[in-house]
Amino acid sequence: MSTAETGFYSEIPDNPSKSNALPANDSIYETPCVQQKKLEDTKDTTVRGGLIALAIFLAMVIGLVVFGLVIIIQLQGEMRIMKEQLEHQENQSFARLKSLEENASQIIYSNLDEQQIQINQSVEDISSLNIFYENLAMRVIQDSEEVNSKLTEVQISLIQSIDDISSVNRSQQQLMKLVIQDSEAFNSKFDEQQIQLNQCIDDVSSLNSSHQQFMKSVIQGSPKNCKTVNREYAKISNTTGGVFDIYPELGDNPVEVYCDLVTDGGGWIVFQRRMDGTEDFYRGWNDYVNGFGERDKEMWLGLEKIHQLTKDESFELRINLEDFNGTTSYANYRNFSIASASENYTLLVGEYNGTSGDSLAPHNSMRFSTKDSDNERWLSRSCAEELRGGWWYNDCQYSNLNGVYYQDGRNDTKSVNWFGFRKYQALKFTEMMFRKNE
Ligand SMILES: [Ca+2]
Repeated sequence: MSTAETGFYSEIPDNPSKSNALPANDSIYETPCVQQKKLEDTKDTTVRGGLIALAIFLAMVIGLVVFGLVIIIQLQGEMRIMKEQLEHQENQSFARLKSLEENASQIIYSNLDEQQIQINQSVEDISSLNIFYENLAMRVIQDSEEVNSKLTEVQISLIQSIDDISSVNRSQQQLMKLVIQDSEAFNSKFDEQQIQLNQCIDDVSSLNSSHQQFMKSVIQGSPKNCKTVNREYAKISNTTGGVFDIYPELGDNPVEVYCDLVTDGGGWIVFQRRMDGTEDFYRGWNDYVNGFGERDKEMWLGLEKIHQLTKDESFELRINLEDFNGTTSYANYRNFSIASASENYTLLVGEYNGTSGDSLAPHNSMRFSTKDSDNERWLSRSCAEELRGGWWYNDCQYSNLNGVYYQDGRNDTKSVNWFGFRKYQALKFTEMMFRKNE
């Protein structure tokens, strides 16, 4: 920086040879007498101003220094106070730390003592445990010898058992071989026995059924016919008789029949009845062979049953008749029977007696005919078809008790009629029955 740029030396002539301010001032004071008075005055004024400025500057510097000293003193005071406070606090903190240290030491020492006691206790426990385990180990060693010896024994017996099992296995295998060999024969025998057993069961069942029938027949007095039935055992009972099981031959299946127990001393097996027209009698051969209707109502017992019941002994036949006026009559024949199927159930009757007239004699020795089985003597026509019935037709009829049932007594050859009683007039009631000859 050059002096020209400073405030205090701006009007002093620049002397390049002298860079110092003090030599410049020296050159000013060396020339006061020869220079113009005006210039001197100016110089004096300038010097005075400079001095004043310098004085002000110095005063300011001194003031600043004093101010600074005051501040420094104040700061020193404050710092001393702070130092004292800090020292005081430090002392207090130190005291507290010491107290804490003492407390901590006490606590630590007390804890350490407790832990020491516990450790001592643990050490004692461990010692006692050690002793226990040593004892235990000794015992284990002693026991293990016993166990070993027992194990050896068990092993020996186990080996023995394995040998036994092997032996049993071999025996079992041999047995299995034998069983397999025998099983086929056994199965075949078993099947045979099963068949025999089933047969036995069937036999027993059949025997049981027979036994039940026999017992029933024994209980009921095994009636062979309607002469020996007991009214107590009637399945259905009414004023003239009832429906019974009879046993024509002991051990045979029973035959269900209606027995007339009243007419002329009773004992009659009824095999035909007309009474109200509820049953259809215009039927084929098989129906007449096997029978139809209910035993105590309109019915036909069946040619085969009549044949079976009359084939061995001597029977009498009775025919009861009633017209729509309520007049009754009867016909009675000795030596009644029906031939076998091979003879088309030919009718055989003997001597007649009665009140209705003999209208069966023309039919004696005639074969039975139905609409589908023409066994009569009318070669060009069928009597059964013409007269709407089934009967022992000749070249047709003197009686037609299986003809058409009319609800009045009209005159009609197709009707239920008996020529000796009402010629061809329709009858209201008819019954045909037989019993053993006296
Ligand atoms: Ca014919």
